[in-house]
Amino acid sequence: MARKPRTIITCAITGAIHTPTMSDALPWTCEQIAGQALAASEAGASILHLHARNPENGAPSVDPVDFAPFLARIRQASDAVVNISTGGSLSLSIQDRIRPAMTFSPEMCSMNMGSMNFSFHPLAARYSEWKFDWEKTYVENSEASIFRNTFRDIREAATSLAPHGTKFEHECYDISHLYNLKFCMDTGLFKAPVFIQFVLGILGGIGADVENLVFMKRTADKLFGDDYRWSVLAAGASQIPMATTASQMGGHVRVGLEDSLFITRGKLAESNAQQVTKIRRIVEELGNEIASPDEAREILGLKG
Ligand code: KMH
Ligand code: ZN
Repeated sequence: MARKPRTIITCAITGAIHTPTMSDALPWTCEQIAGQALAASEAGASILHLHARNPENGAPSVDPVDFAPFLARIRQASDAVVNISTGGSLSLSIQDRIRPAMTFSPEMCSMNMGSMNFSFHPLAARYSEWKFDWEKTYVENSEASIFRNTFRDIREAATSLAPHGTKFEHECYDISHLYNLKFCMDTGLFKAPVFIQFVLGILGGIGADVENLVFMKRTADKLFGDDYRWSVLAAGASQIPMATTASQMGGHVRVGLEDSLFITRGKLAESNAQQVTKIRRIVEELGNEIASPDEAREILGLKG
């Protein structure tokens, strides 16, 4: 009997954009990050995309000291693929952002493929309830929303991490980032096959709808042919609908509280594992199987 198609579920556990005041479910202490990551892995996530937070106040942290305890617990209790962010947070230099990946040499890490304005959508459900002052944060103080990923930054991250054999999750937030990736491949910075995360619905990037996803996929097909694997993450309440569509188009999926605090429109998720459980059920009911960590390693060609 033919095997069902395999879908890799990545879970992005906490990120750097949401704040613990927005949802009690957002993990920020080492114990919470480890506990939620392990529960997400149990629920079916084969890749864990990880940021750290300052255990005193929940602020984003790129200090390896804040990663070490939860990485040790995760690696000891799960065989999930560890993927460490190099996005850090918006104000940091690329040297600071890559420090955790340089320290822990994970199987995977993120690689952001272009500079942009970066914000979660302030008109999305519940932002008014959170009293998020968009004008003050991102308009009056516009520099605070610039996510800087120049070609020099990308080269610095890529060449520093190359000796580690870490596979990149190329985060592409718009069509132009696919062209940036193609340019970098043509110059020899990245080798095929690449793993692309189509990121939809960040304010400053492409919107989260099916036409845009098809446009991203068609453009990637044109640029990379068979030389790429892909996944989708959509910010906010579009997360599960767009992941569902991606899985039916042959892509992999990313969920997690980094990208969306919701389980359905307007309703907060209780945990990362709840989002993983939901997308797993949908993926399986629609005819695919989820990939185990070792299957994910094989599909993506990880160092293991
Ligand atoms: N927060 C996501 C939209 C990174 O960690 O490098 C993008 C992200 C960036 O995951
Ligand atoms: Zn991230």
